[in-house]
Amino acid sequence: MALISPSRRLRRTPFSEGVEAAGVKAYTVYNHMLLPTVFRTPEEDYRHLKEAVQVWDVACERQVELRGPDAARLVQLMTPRDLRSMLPGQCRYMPVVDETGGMLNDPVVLKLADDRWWISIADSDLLLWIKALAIGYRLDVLVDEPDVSPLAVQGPKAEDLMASVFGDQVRDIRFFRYSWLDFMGRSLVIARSGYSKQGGFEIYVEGSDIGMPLWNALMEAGKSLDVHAGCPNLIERIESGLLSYGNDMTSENTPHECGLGKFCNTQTAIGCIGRDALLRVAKEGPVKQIRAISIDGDRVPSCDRHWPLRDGEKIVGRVSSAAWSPDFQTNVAIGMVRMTHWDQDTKLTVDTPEGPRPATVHEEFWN
Ligand code: THG
Repeated sequence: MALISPSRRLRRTPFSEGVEAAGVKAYTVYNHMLLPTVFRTPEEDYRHLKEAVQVWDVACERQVELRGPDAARLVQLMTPRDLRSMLPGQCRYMPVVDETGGMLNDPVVLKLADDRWWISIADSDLLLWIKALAIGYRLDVLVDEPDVSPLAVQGPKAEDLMASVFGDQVRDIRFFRYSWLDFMGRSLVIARSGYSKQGGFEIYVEGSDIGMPLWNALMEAGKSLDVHAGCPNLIERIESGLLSYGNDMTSENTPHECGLGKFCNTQTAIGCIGRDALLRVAKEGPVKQIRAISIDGDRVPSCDRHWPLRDGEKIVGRVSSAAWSPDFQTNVAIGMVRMTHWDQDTKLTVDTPEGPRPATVHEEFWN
């Protein structure tokens, strides 16, 4: 593919200088912002992520801030996940749906206070939807995108690196919880979370001016840990079953089709948009669902369009993400499969751009 032309519409991040100095090889665009996708090779990045520690510029995970007395009401309007039990210091993964139950985004939500929330969004213009809800429902809440840019520290040595920059308090942060910790006299939200299953943290860097100082401090402190710039890794995230909004699901899919039914409490999420639609699909159950798929043969090309999944001539689903896994020595993939063919070990054929390949359906992701 040719290069993407830079312009003001394609936003740089507070860490872009560091990313460039580290030798980024490719980017994608996410929330109108640069998101690195490769530093060395996808396989080298993958191996290093599983063995050491990486610093990821995930500033493109933009925050939508809700501030005001109706903030809690507004978040609950957006999601079938019941957030009433949520306390400050906690994060939750939450499906956001439209009036038909279609997925609009799958953010992580952070409760800062009863009247202050951050919604850490995936790649769709959710700010517009949320602003419209606030206005349409005449809510007493301010909705905007603050100058907050997540920087992820991921990998088995992430805790040691974070402790050397922020102190041993980071070791006490539990999964999907956060603490406020100081850097250069500024208090930052630090959560144990991130878009990999190798363990790690996300620093919500408030104020672009401290972006590069923090990047440099992590790189300096991590020298003995073999720290390297990294990014969400396609191979690792497929192995881990982490879904990508816009790739693996769109507004055409319900959370149940996406396997996100466990993050829905539609009965008790009273007043949420799409509740009636979701109650109906939750009762009947979905007729197609996300599955892990393995694809035989050597390395498949990158999946930049749906690949049909067939049983003989009959199309029974499609693959939306795929990559060669060095650890599993097979191609790992994510796809949507009709219920007639979604059982464990169902054998299918996938039409890749390089021709048909045998594929197998798995009911659980690999780890
Ligand atoms: N971190 C933050 N914001 C984000 C992402 C992130 N915004 C965009 C995108 N990623 C949103 N998508 C996801 C998908 C999966 C997870 C987080 C964000 C995730 N899932 C775990 C799982 O599925 O096992 C844990 C879910 C849970 O137990 O609640 O972490 O990565 N800040």
